[in-house]
Amino acid sequence: MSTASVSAQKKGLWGGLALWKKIFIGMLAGVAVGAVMGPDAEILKPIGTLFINAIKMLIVPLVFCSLVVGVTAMQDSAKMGRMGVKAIVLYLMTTAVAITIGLGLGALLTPGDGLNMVASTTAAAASTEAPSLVSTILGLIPKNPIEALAGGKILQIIVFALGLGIALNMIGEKAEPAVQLFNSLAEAMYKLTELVMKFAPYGIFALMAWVAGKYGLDVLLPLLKVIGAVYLGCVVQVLLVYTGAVTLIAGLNPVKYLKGIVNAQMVAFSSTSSSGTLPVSIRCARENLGISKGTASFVLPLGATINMDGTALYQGVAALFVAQAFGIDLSTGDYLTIIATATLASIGTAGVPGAGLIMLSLVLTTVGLPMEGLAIIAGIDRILDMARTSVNVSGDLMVALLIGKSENEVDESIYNADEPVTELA
Ligand code: DAS
Repeated sequence: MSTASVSAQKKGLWGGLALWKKIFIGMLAGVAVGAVMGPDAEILKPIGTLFINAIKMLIVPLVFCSLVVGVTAMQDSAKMGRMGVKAIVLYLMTTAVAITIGLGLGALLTPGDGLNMVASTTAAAASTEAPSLVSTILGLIPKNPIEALAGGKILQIIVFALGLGIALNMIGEKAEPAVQLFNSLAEAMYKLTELVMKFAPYGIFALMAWVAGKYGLDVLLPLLKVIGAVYLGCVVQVLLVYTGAVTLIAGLNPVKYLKGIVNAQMVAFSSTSSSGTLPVSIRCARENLGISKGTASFVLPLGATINMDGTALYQGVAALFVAQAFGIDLSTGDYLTIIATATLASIGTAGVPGAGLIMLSLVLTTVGLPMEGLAIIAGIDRILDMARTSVNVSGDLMVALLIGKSENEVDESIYNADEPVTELA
């Protein structure tokens, strides 16, 4: 008997199953129970609310700590500082493009149309008139960071975390205790995320039962449209945006880039963890893309922490799905808020399974969309996470290649040779 099935026997079949399979089973079981119980399935909703509240509990500490860690991970040498600035600029540009693609596909395919859901908890009123640009920018600076943290004002928290990280870098050795503290806290938050996600199958079971009982099974069709929109957006981001950047900015053969990142994409797709894929990403960067060890080992860990284009694209599709499902019209200011929040929040998304779902609750809250929408998306989160993590990793490698090229840290002979890309073992 294989060791895996022995461990499954020891833990019982359920204990041996991967988390995503448990979530998927929870989702299907919830739909079945909801179809049988009908509106009476409402009795299960508190279990789902517990799961959603646990997710919301993670947002502030996870975003704050992982951002400070991401910024302080940058060395303070001039070259590293220059590379860090280039990386941040490229990350923000590709992430903003990704979320715009997500919003565009969400608006084009309208996955949530026709659901006619009614939020049981009145969503915070979406801003009726677009805030002025000046007030939006002034609103980013927290007058009181503690109040911003306590109040969950994420955009202000992100700005404060970026500022604190930069300040810590500037004070050198004196920052060491604080940097260690934030590294420990960030690791603890990644672990707490993992623990909360263990409860996901039960929370999603309850939420899907309530949703299916309240709205009937026709809630499932739009979910297939969400999956289609996210996967289409991911393909566009890689085949258009990334290969375009490699060709037009780096002036390198995009086919070699695409072939060189396949192994990292496969690991990302199956593991749904950018951090977990990092060793493979670094090997692909060095052996297939010709990027120097120094550049790869600086840019890729930074990217795995703060660059999540696939996640940002998913936020765009998911936010519009929820708005459409609940019949909420979004103003131009709401769209801009979604772009800003998802772009900045993707910086704070940890490279671990399911982190994007946690950030979605942040995006929904920021624009006043009902959290019940999270429940519907949560059931298919793993399927979406596979695609978005693959894009996250592909984007990290593309940025590493562009920076390496700009610093003359790429062995360009790879791109001129005709032999096939070395297949990693
Ligand atoms: N799974 C996350 C990652 O590892 C992305 C996400 O959840 O959105 O990049």
